Amino acid sequence: MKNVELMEKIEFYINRLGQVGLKDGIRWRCAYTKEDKAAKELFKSLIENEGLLASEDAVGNVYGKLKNSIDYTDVKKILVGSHIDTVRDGGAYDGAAGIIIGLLAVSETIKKFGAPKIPIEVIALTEEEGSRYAMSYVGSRAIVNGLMENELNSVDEDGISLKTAMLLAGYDPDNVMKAKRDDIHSYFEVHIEQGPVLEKTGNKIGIIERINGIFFIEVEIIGREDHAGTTPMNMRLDSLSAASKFMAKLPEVVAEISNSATATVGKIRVEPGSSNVVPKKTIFTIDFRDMDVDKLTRMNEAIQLELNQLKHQGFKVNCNLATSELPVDLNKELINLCEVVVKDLGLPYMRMNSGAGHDAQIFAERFPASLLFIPCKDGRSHSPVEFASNEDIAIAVEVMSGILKKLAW
Ligand code: HGY
Ligand code: MN
Ligand code: MN
Repeated sequence: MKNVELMEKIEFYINRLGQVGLKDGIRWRCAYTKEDKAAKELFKSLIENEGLLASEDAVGNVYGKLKNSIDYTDVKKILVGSHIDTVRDGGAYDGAAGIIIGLLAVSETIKKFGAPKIPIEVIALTEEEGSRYAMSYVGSRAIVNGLMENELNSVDEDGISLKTAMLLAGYDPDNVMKAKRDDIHSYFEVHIEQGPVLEKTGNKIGIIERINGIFFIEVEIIGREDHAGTTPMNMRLDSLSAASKFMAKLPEVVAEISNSATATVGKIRVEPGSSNVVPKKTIFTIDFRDMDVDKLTRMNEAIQLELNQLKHQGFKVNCNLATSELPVDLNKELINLCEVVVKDLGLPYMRMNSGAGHDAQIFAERFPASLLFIPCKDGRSHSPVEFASNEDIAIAVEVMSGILKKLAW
């Protein structure tokens, strides 16, 4: 395919998908919503446009499979893709760039060299971000391990369970285990770096060796609702005041254990939420990450200890460790394979680690998994300003095509 044609396709596909889920300038595509459905229907049409067969599994992961007649029944499949959902007010490249790169790399390589010896499937995974449910990687975990009953019962901010949301979106929660697979040869993902390193160093490809561990706690601090005007300051059980003192201390709690860890309170809700009522309940999330599992464990203990001090002041404290993804080393053979291809193409590249979590770390639990980064402007992500150039995306298509060619033809 002439480069011009590829660039035009990249431009069109990124922009079309980027339009889906935009409301008053805010982009949010989360699982089992009409925005999610629209994105999946669009991506299926792009799959068909690239000459592949579009389908969905029992939890809403979208696949692009080979049309040809070769019987691949007993052959393990190569999966290449990323996720189709976004965070709230997210960008047009996180996840989206990876599914488009995967689709174009597969279709372009098949057009050039015919059917592969090892079947390849493009995949757009559902609900990687966990922006609706306090559970990330829903789609990839459904494939790798299956979804558990307690996970299906988790509820969103409106009290709608994952199970109900699936039903309302046309999926049967009783079928979720049908999404689980054993026939996977390997998983490849290209993703924007979501950090500044590649851009700053002038590298075009990041070959990921290790992915950060992520622990995610949901916290509920329960005090007592009171009248804001008549309750003396020293006679309150103000849950928001207690929460904010804890939050102010969180960086210090974490830094005592690891100087490379991150800790973020990204979501907070106050009940009853009236300006003249002392806040009874404060609910918030803590996302903390590190490359070292012992440090993650110690941070978890230190955070819970800090929160439990509030009980001595009369507060009730509930903590739920909703996610505990351990740091993961990616497959060394695939890292070396990617490195050979990138070197053959004469591209500036570097090996690096990922501070962000990715579906590749879920696949890596059971299958050889590989993750490549491309630069993104100013390293910004999880923001509408997120940007990756068509040129860098085209380079990733060429690299992924080279990797698939070496592996499967
Ligand atoms: O949070 C993350 O690291 C990823 O964007 N889900
Ligand atoms: Mn993300
Ligand atoms: Mn992502």
